Amino acid sequence: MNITKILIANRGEIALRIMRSAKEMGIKTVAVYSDADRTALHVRYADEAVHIGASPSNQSYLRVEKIIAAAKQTGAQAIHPGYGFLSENAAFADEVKNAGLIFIGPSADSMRMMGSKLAAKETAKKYNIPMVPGTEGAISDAKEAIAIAKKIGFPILIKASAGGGGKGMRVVNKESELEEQMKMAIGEAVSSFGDGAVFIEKYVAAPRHIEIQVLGDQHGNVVYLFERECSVQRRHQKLVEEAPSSVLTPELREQMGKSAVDAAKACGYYNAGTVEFLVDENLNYYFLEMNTRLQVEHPVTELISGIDLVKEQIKIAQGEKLSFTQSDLKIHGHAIELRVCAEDPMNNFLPDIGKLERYVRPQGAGVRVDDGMEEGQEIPIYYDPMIAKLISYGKDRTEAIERLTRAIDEYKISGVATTLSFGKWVINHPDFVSGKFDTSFIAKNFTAEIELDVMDKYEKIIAALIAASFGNKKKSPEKSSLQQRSSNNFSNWKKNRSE
Ligand code: MV4
Repeated sequence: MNITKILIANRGEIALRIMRSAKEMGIKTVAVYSDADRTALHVRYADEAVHIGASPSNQSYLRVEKIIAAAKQTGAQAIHPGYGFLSENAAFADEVKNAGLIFIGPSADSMRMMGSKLAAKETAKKYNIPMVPGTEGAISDAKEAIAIAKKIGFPILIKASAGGGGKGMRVVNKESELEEQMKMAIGEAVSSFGDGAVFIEKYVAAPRHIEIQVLGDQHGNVVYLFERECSVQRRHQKLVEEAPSSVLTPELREQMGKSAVDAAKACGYYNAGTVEFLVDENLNYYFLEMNTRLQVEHPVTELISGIDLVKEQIKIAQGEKLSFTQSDLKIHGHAIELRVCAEDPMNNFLPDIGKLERYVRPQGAGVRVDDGMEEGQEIPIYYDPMIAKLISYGKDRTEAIERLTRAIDEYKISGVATTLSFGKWVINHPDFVSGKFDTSFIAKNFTAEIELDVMDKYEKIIAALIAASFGNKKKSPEKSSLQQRSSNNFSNWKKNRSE
């Protein structure tokens, strides 16, 4: 079946990203939009657009029946969910199918199997994929938990099976704390996820977060498109991602790639997917979970593999076989992505609301900008504060860092604080440059005051002048005067850096 019209059940940069590939394939696009997005770029880029409700996501982008009705009304045969919103909702995938439409994603069954961490581990176990030592299933008895913890050794980690993004995780350092921590973890899992199932794993200290991109078709073919290094995170929010990782040897890459393919095969996976692993300091790797969607950071994989992942998703959804095999795939060069968010790194990364007074994208060799905003636009408060993904590509890691640094300097955003200069600090930090970093990078190296030190002399003078002329616009009474001063200086400096 050849898809000729796709509805994109998403907004912002990812809606545009999907529409671009559809357009190149000669496929018509339908946007859906909320009140806040009436004039958004993704609405104007699409061939047609359907209003689906008020600004809050639960009245628009999360409304299954409105989205399916919009597809029916416009004659779209398929729905691409993007990431976030309904993208990992198995019930949505079922509804789409029941409405006679194609869900551009995996089967609802695969989503269910990988949607719970315990079910995912159970599924992956059959293929001998390395796992962190721990309990086989859910555990609720404290005595049993203590016995297991003693066997695997403290510290241990209690995880909620239904958890995500680090929610519901508790580190337990000694036996005397286990019972209480477990009770709290179960209570938290019930209240946050409506599912009290928790399990225990050995705690891997300061791991790297490395994920493998896979692609599977509906005929049982699965390949891996190498790894993404995603260890630069803050409170489980990724900030910088790159491909390839500096620590993987060709042998380890192949092993992890094969494990990722096995995980996909274990759940009968088709579509693009990501298998997450922890990698410890001795380069042991452990399966964590599988994400059954296109990921935010997919562009770095596209740049080093030459594969358009969205086009592949569409071709897979319409039943085509993969047109390449594992041996056709090679890594070319190096790519790094910085998430440009309307957040103030100097103010605890709080979302900074406002208008993009000036918005000028960087250009030139090896620079890709995936965004969905334009100058003069108000950043909606209802959704994720990501303004853009700035991605650089170079012949090697050094060139990718140089190009990303140059592109950050070219990017002119005023009106809101962004993570741009924070990103420049990250990618030029000695630990990042050397490749010797893990998931503790931000917690270990970043305090708001440190970043002030990396501003060069000239910038410091400008910052001081601006701070003096603007006064204390953003007082936050709960902060110390030192924090407050640096926070104000920095965000005002950034707001006006291009003036
Ligand atoms: C772990 C771990 C250490 N040991 N599991 C955090 C999110 C969730 N997907 C898994 N996570 C972790 N699981 C064991 N057995 C440390 C983390 C972790 C982490 C993982 C990936 C990226 C960033 C992280 C930051 C803190 C903790």
